[in-house]
Amino acid sequence: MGGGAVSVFYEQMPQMLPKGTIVSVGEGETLLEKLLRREDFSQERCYVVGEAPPRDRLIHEWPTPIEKTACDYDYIEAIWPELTYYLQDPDFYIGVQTKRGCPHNCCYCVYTVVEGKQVRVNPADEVVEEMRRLYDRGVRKFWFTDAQFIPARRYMEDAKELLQKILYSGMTDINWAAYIRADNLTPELCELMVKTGMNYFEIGITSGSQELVRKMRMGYNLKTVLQNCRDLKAAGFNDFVSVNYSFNVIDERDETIRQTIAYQRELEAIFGADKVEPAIFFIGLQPHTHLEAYAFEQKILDRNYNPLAIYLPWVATKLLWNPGKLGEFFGNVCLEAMKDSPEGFGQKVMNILEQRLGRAPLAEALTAPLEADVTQQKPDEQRFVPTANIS
Ligand code: B12
Ligand code: SF4
Repeated sequence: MGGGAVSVFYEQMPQMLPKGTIVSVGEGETLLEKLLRREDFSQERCYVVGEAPPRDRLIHEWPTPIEKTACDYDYIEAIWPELTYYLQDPDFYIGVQTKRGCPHNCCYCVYTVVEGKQVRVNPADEVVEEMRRLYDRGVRKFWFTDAQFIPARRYMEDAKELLQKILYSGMTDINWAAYIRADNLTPELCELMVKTGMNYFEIGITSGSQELVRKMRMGYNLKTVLQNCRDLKAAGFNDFVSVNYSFNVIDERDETIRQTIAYQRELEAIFGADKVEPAIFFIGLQPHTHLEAYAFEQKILDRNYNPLAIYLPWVATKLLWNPGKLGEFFGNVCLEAMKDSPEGFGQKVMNILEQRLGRAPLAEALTAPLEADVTQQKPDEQRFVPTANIS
């Protein structure tokens, strides 16, 4: 067994699976190959239920370096005819991976552990070939499944190379979408993105408050994100953007919510109010993250907790990082929005929040106090400190 969820919860798997099951953590290509060749796989990121417990810190082991080639969909169909069922609906975005890993440190994120912090870029020709094989099967919409499409500045050239190759491939009637941090864009990249058919992207800024973005160790500047969004618009981007916000960040309070509203309104001014969909998430505490380590240190969570025991209210309320009174306030706001506008839920949440709390000046959202991130502080130190402009 393997895959994203199995990898995140690999320590809980032995109690749930029959003896002899091989549990794969992270990428599975080399393990599967060794299994098929009947070779020794004991050095792979995996363990066998009932034989020995998983190695200590198994998930932190580095993935085996491999060069990813294009998926052979003809072969896949030969052994799994149902494949075509998944390619029928023209509205579906089919996943294509262009790289693995993310070098960032966002405190709640588990991608950096499962995929690793070392970014491995798949050869652009292989990615284009994989898209071509899907294209020939009628697929016109692609989702780049990367943790981040452009994880850092040094991968901008790779993104450019890939997009140029897509352009030269002649697949001119396609659309693609991805998670984009939007802090590593240039006007040239923006133009390439639009020309190659990007018609949707998600920015996971989590908060429109630079102070909280810094405290979550997300490592980017909200002002740069805004500027890059303006460049995208100028390059002709006229489609949808989903902006992920989580209002249960540690240290969230009225003034940071007001700042997030100011940020959202600025994005709407850039792209058009009907084009920016605020996606309201709530940060869930995931195993192997900085946030989990923080919860252990602060004795909020017991080190032996079971992350899958979400049916136990005393576990669930800790995992859904629920900031007391603020949680209650948000519960009510979300219920009202859901009742009123189930279709435009995110937008409605923003409107109610603005009605109740108001909106900060944009400049305030873009400033942040010069202090350590919140997961380095004791709970009694988590309070508002004077701001300093970080630009
Ligand atoms: C891209 C992505 C999406 C895209 C999918 C787009 C598309 N059309 O494909 C979108 C944005 C739609 C999406 C949505 C959601 N996603 Co998502 N997504 C991902 C992401 C980033 C990559 C998945 C992927 O395709 N990778 C590329 C393939 C090649 O890699 P892979 O699947 O990991 O497979 C490799 C290994 O895992 C292994 N492997 C896989 N299977 C097997 C099987 C065996 C036998 C073996 C040996 C090995 C093995 O080998 C493969 C090759 O190395 C992962 C996080 C991540 N970085 O892994 C989250 C992730 C899968 N998503 C997650 C979640 C929660 C969701 C949502 C529920 C979010 C939400 N609240 O709406 C929705 C659900 C959507 C749905 N209907 O199922 C979670 C799942 C957590 C869990 N506990 O199950 C993940 C793990 C992220 C996380 N930790 O939070 N997602
Ligand atoms: S940039 Fe995205 S994928 Fe990378 S650590 Fe942060 S949240 Fe995770």
